[in-house]
Amino acid sequence: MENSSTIRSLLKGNDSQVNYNVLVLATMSSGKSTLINSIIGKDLLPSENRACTSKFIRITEDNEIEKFEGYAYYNGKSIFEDNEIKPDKVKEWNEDKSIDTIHLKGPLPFIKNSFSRVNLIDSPGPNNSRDRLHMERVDDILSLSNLNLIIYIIDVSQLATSDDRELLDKLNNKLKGNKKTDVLFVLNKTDKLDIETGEDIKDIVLKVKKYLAESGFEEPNLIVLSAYAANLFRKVLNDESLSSKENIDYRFFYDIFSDQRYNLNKFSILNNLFDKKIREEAQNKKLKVGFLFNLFNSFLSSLVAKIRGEKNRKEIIFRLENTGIFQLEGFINQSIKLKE
Ligand SMILES: Nc1nc2c(ncn2[C@@H]2O[C@H](COP(=O)(O)OP(=O)(O)OP(=O)(O)O)[C@@H](O)[C@H]2O)c(=O)[nH]1
Ligand SMILES: [Mg+2]
Repeated sequence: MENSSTIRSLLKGNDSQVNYNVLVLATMSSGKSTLINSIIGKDLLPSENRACTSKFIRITEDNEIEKFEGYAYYNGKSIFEDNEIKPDKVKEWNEDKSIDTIHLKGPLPFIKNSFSRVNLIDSPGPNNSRDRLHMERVDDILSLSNLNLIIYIIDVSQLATSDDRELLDKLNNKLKGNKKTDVLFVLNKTDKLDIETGEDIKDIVLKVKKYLAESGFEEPNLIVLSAYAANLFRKVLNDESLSSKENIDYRFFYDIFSDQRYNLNKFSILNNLFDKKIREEAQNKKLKVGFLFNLFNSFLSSLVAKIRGEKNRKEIIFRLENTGIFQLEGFINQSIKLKE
């Protein structure tokens, strides 16, 4: 299979640093690329409301550089390079059939660890009926032995479809007899639930838990998330521009995520060890971020905030935390620590 050699060789890494490989897996349009963009803090990966990602995009954390570098491969050979890659270029490479794998390298400020180099791997949704190659690619990456963590996204607006069951079965088969790979389930798009009309998040989480048990996952770690809201809050904090639709959505999210009923963290199911550590980490992050932002707040950002009609960055961070993204990043960081 043409694609396999590239991703296989990329994930081997070199001897100087251990790789920690995190595969983001889900059926089409569940929010894989959006989730990774919210960790990056800007829209580097293409994301659309239709089949989008067409190949593996590996993002390697390098907190020593400021800008993202990009490399494009075919059959294990590097064919293009860009030392300051922009979203448009990633999009172009994503559509280019002469490329089978993209590698981006740059800062992931919220993924912190001392020994391993973290790779987040965005994958194409395998249930694309117009492109069977996507399925082959996913089958192939699941056969790799050096995946440390698989983040499996479930789209709350597409619960328990036959495509999702099929992919969960595949995941279950891969994990049989494999103790090396952790799994984290993410229930995404929960901003779409209307809690006022009685769509209780708690009930839906229980339903998902039952669904996962039916597929062989008895004691899942499950984080409840809105990747899109996290993405928009982070972009605003990073002074990235928003499209007019995003602006409307941002205002809506700014409103609902101030409501404690939308504090998604409290719906997550995490085993005790993770739960405690992640809470500690989120608390530290808030303090640290709050301190820096307070300093910064004194001039420039308060001006920006005024123009945007927001209160201040602290208010945005409060809402960002409610989206569940700190928990997700905390989980990644803790699972690396436990491996070290
Ligand atoms: N409301 C809402 N929309 C979301 C959320 N996450 C992603 N989306 C939207 O869902 C659509 C698909 O998101 P992507 O990130 O491209 O999904 P994907 O899983 O990468 O899709 P493929 O690459 O095609 O497999 C986009 O329009 C996103 O804006 C979320 O948490 N809430
Ligand atoms: Mg995608």
